[in-house]
Amino acid sequence: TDKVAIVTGASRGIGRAVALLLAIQGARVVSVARSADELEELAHKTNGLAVPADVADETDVQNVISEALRHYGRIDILVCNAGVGSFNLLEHFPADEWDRMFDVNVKGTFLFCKAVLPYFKAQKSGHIVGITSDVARRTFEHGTVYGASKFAQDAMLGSLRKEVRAQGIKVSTIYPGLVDTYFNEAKPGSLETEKTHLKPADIAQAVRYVLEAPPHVVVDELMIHPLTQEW
Ligand code: NJP
Repeated sequence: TDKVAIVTGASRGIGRAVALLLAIQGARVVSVARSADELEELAHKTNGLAVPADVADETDVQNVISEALRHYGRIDILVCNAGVGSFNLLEHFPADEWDRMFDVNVKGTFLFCKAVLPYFKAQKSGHIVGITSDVARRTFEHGTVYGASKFAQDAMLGSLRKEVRAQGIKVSTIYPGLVDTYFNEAKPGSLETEKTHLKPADIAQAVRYVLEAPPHVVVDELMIHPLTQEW
């Protein structure tokens, strides 16, 4: 395809793998994150565009949309992947961690969806892919705040799917289990996580799968776990 795809959280982890795979598939990729150097390198690799932005900042988000349209003239795909998480007992959570997780995971998804919708509606097509989490469907100790943000992001995408389907716009939600990334200050590539975690490329393949559905098909939801993950 020669579709134009915006991928948020593309500087590392899952988003980077998604950007690389979509570029190999022929998409023109607009990579978004705050780390400008990593994005520049990725833009070079993907022969695409890098637009540094904080997904929780509406002015930054509008700038991404403007740059994408200025360079490529259209937007076909939005992958809302940027996300952060930290884990603790509720009583120990600093309130600003609540703000950070809801700003990036929920408001970031909200702002990007809101910003692309006028263009998707005008062209009567477009595909939003949200990367949420398997914890949007289960609860666990130490996950009060992260889980609440992922339930919220998931509910928003589910409602949006119903709002836009009549306009030919698709919303697909992917729920990964453990993935070997930099998430929560992790260091990917250890012998241990090799056995217990999915690779970012596994999620990129899931994104490719939902995007390749024929025009009359929308994959609403796709849950994907390492075979070893018990919950
Ligand atoms: O994490 P990581 P993942 N504005 O830390 C970006 C979900 N998930 O790939 O801004 C813009 O390697 C950050 O870029 P930078 C998870 O909830 C994961 O695992 O330069 N971008 C980086 O590119 C999240 O939604 C697991 O710091 C911002 C990226 O986000 C998604 O997968 C399990 C930003 C994070 O890369 C990708 O996370 C699961 C901001 N304000 C769900 N803040 C898992 N790894 O096990 C951060 O169920 N980013």
